[in-house]
Amino acid sequence: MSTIQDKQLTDITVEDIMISSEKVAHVQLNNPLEHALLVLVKSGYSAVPVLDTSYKLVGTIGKTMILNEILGIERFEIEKLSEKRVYEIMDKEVPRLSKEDQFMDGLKMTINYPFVCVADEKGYFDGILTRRAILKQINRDYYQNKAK
Ligand code: 2BA
Repeated sequence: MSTIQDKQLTDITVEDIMISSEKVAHVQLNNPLEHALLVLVKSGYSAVPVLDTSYKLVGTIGKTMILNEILGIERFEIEKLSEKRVYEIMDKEVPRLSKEDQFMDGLKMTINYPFVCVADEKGYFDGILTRRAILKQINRDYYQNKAK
């Protein structure tokens, strides 16, 4: 079986380089914003996927979105953190890839997004493809070709 090191960029699929779902920090649709902000601050990520109770991908949410939502005229309205829920403010128009998509599909999408969610045909969440994973493969490919 060939390892990822032996593969040409054109032979790599999203599944080869994605972060699988169990390693991805996420929040759920019905979580209060307070919980989402806690997950974001504790994990250190700017944005994470949002899943429903059956682990289907439904959106993404980020720190800036939450801070904008609670920003009043003169102060942060902290009480909104417990009143509002993730589904009310999340981004629902998220681009997605499938595990079978090619490296180049991932490259094109991560030009505009720091990460792209990966889901199956029924919408179940499989993981994320990050810009870091894409750049790592391009870097490896560059040095391998240079050595030839
Ligand atoms: P950001 O959180 O804005 O992170 C930007 C870059 O900073 C990451 O790029 C990574 O290189 C670095 N970074 C941030 N937090 C890190 C941490 N806790 N440990 C190690 N490195 C960290 P990428 O790795 O290309 O990730 C792109 C975006 O994908 C991240 O943007 C974040 O929104 C999301 N992400 C990455 N890994 C994740 C995970 N395990 N769970 C949930 N979201 C993740």
